[in-house]
Amino acid sequence: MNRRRWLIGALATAGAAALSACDRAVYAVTDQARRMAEGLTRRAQRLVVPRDALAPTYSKAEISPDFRPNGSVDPAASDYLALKANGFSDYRLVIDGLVERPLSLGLAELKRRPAQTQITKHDCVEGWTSIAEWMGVRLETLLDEAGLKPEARYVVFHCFDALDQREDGERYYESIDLIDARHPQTILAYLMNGETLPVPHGAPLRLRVERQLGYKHAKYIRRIEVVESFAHLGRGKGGYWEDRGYEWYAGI
Ligand SMILES: Nc1nc2c(c(=O)[nH]1)N[C@H]1C(S)=C(S)[C@@H](COP(=O)(O)O)O[C@H]1N2
Ligand SMILES: [Mo]
Repeated sequence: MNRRRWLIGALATAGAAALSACDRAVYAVTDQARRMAEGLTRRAQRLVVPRDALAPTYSKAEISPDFRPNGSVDPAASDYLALKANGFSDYRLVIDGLVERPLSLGLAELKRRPAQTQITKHDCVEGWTSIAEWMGVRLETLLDEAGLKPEARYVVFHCFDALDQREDGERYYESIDLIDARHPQTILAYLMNGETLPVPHGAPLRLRVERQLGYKHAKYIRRIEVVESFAHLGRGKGGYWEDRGYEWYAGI
């Protein structure tokens, strides 16, 4: 099912790029078909697997010796480089938007919150998987601390990295709904396999949202913004890759 959904998405995206202006009508139909298929799979999946079901967990022996880093692996943005140079001791995670009490937390403060450890499988849309142990703080803990306003519907992750490595490049971002945000395995991880989260894997803080595909797991998190709608962000589709044709709901 995943592969089929990916293929539909990829075909629609490739189609959009290849088609000339006079083929727009054809693209519109392809795009509409993709959207319909996406809606159907999402609804079908909701019927089959409850959204709060847990992702499988693994033993230490099953941890992948070579967990592949993917996408950005060494952000070049100057604000990121400045923090990295100090071992992220000046890093602050900002949580704002539709919250009662905006938060700004350093890593030491994050580590004082109850920690959770889980060994899970990462599933990239490109067709590879890797298993690792992640430790961090539950996103729900921080959202409850900040206090969500009644209009809150989505949690947006603003990241440090631009995939083109340009200072003014479009930075990675992602969004999830409150069901995934409050899922018991959704954490902001600062340790990987018992060690400080390495830069290629998203230092100092990355999302683990275990019931979704890899691109939803925002690395290099700079700011968490709670919103009612993500239509005003980027190109309006809720994420860097979503803006380029990937589907917003990437449940596995
Ligand atoms: N900020 C940011 N987060 C990101 C990406 C990225 O390029 N930038 N790539 C995504 C993709 S496609 C995958 S598969 C995973 C890769 O995580 P890893 O580098 O730990 O394997 O990160 C996701 N989160
Ligand atoms: Mo990915």
